[in-house]
Amino acid sequence: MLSRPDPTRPSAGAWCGLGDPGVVELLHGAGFDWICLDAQHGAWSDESVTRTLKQLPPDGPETAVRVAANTPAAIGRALDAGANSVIVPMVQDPRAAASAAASCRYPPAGDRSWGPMPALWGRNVPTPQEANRAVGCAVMVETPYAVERVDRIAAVDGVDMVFVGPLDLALASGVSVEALLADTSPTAPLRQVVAACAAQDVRVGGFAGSAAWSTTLATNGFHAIAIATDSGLLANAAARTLESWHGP
Ligand code: 3PY
Ligand code: MG
Repeated sequence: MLSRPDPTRPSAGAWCGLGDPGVVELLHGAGFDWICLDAQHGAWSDESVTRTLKQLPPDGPETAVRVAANTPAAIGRALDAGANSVIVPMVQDPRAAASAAASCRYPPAGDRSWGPMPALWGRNVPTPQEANRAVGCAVMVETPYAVERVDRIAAVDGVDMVFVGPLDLALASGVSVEALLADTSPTAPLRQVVAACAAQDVRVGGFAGSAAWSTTLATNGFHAIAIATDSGLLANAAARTLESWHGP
C-alpha cells in the first residue's frame, strides 16, 4: 500500500490534480514510488481516471485515486478503473473508516460490487480473493475531531494506512500549516497519528507537496509522503527555466 521499496526511507508519491493522462504517464515513468490521481479536488472525471489508468503499463509504480467522497460508488469506480488503492478523504471516525474499508473489498470481507473494467480491454483481472489481498485502503485524517479518534480509526480492520491532510487539518484547527507542522509538543496532532498507527502496525502517510513539508513528515516517521504535485512541478520548472534564461 503506497509502496515502500526501501524501508530506510519513506516512499515518494506524486499528486496529480491537472486531470491530464499525459502528465500522469510522464510522472509514472519518472521514478516516483506511487502516483495519486486526486479526484476530490483535481480536474478528474470517472472517464478521465479510467482512460489514464488504462494507458499505464501494469508493472509500473502503484496507482492510487483520492476519491471524491467516502461512498461505495466513488471507491468502487476508482478500483474498477484499475487503481491499486484509494485514499478516502475526511474520515472522521471508526464507523466511516469501516465503511471505507468495506467498500474496498468484495464479500465476505466487504461489500464491493463485482465489475472490474480492465477485463473490458483484455487484461487479466485478479480473483475477488486476490483483489481483496492486493487492494490498499488509506483513510484521511484531517480534522481535530478525527485526530481525537485516530486510535480507534487505525484499529479498524481493513484500514491499511492513515493519511494526514495537513491543509484541512490546519484549517479545521485554526492554525497555519507551518504551525501545525512545527508543533513538537507531546500532544501534537502529527505525533498522535504516528503513535496510533504504530500501536496498530498500520502505515502512516501524508500530503506535503513541497520539500520543506516533506522533510517534516519524514522526520515525524511517516512511511508514505506525497512529495510533489503535478502543477507545482510544472510551475517550479517554468519559474526556474525563465530565471536561468533572463537571470535572477
Ligand atoms: C489536505 O492537506 O487537506 C489534503 O487533502 C491534501 O490535498
Ligand atoms: Mg484535505
